[in-house]
Amino acid sequence: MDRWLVVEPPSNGRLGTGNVPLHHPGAADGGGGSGETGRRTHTPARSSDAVRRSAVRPGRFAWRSRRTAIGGLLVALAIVAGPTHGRPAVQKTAELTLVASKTEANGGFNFNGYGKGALTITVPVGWKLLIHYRNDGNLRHSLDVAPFAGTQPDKAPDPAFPGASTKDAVDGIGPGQEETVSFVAATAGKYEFLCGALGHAQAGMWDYLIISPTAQSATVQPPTGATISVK
Ligand SMILES: [Cu+2]
Repeated sequence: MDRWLVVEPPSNGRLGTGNVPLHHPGAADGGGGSGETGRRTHTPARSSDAVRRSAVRPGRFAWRSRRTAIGGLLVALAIVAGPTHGRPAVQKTAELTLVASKTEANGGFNFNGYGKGALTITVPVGWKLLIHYRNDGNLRHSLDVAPFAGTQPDKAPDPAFPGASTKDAVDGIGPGQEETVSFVAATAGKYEFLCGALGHAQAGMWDYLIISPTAQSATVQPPTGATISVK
């Protein structure tokens, strides 16, 4: 029986439309007596009407329903994210490099050459910050994120978020060393990033970090102060 089924489909295919309804069940099921051999021989014969019907129109419907599903998912996410109104639906990562004592500005007590709040980094609330911290100076320096209080502490306070400081926020890292600091900017507000080494913040080694409930992306002022890569 199998041999006969293998032989028959090509001749039916050449004959054209006569047996098309008979082929469809086998082709659609992928099962039945004719099996794989039947499907292979049917495929070219289906290239006109059947393919248009099965591929184009259902494809459009499928895409529409997918878009509807994605839209529904976004609405659901927005509802879930309700308490943080204004937060973008997708949290991203802002990656940048901060160099302690990059220049001689402010006696070397600077990040990327900026001290005393001359540099402001703004990120949307909920974003992750990935900071490559490097010490180009001759002293040990650290990095620490704290709520901005208007006056500077004599040394590093506890970081505002888990992970928002170098491992030792007071002792810091030595000349030429690097450390990656990564944390989630979980709560909107006005913060600063400072060097937690004794007396350094009071000497002006601090700048602003704004965690914004409305910002759509990460920015830096002045624009030359840092290069932020968003991922
Ligand atoms: Cu320092």
